[in-house]
Amino acid sequence: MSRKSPLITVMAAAADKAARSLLRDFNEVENLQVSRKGTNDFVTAADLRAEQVLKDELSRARPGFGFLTEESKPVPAKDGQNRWIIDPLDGTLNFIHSVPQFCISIGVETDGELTAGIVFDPLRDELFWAERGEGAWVNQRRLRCSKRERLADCLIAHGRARSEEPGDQERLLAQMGYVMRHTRDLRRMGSAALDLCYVGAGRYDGFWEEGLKPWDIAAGIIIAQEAGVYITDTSGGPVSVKTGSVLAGNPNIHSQLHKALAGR
Ligand code: 2AM
Ligand code: CA
Repeated sequence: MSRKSPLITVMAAAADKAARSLLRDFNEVENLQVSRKGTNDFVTAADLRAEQVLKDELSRARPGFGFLTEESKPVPAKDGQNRWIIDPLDGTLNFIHSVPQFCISIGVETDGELTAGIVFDPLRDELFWAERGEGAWVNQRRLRCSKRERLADCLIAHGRARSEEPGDQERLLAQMGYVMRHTRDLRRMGSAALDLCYVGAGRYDGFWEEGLKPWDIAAGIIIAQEAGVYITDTSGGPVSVKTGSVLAGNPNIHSQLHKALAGR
């Protein structure tokens, strides 16, 4: 059933309101692009504005929930159970450069387990949403991951969350080189939250990235999992928002991708 629960409805409404603020600011960034002044400070302010809207809306709707957000200090749960894990702007570098690929990500953790998530792409008006055991959706359409079986047929996404040690860089380049040679192609679009949703939607067949933060991936993980995607960390162990390491793939290719990356 594609009927949204009260919880998902609350999350979608908050994201919608924050998105209006982000879209106004995105238009402004497009104008600033032609000026020589940096846009970083402006985008930081946009990020903070969106986060404040989300916190106001969500705390009004669910006063007992705690918060873990990108831009401010964690707030413990008054109900001792639930917290929001929020990225008000995932794809910040794209936003700064006025590349139209970014989103708002809101996950819910209950007793330490991911239980719900939404990822909203305001430019395409795509709302990805999922609750544990209830399936994943984009707007009113059910999400299902792809069924491709051969790595050679797959489109694989990748991101690099932060600059790494020189040795890590070499490994990363070797992994990217392998994927570029042995799959249909590699994509690096710059929003881990959307990348995970796209694997859920069958647009990508797999995705890997390390060095991420809980708010980059909390919502994307549950959405992808509910769409049938198999997710581990990059060493093949259980995925967790804490390690920030993600290897996602349709169940046919996940282990092939893991083997390919682990060998580099
Ligand atoms: P951001 O846009 O909110 O910064 C791109 O590879 C992905 O990595 C994005 O989801 C991006 O989130 C995230 N990212 C970029 N820099 C990061 C950092 N220093 N730590 C964790 N995640 C980061
Ligand atoms: Ca992020």
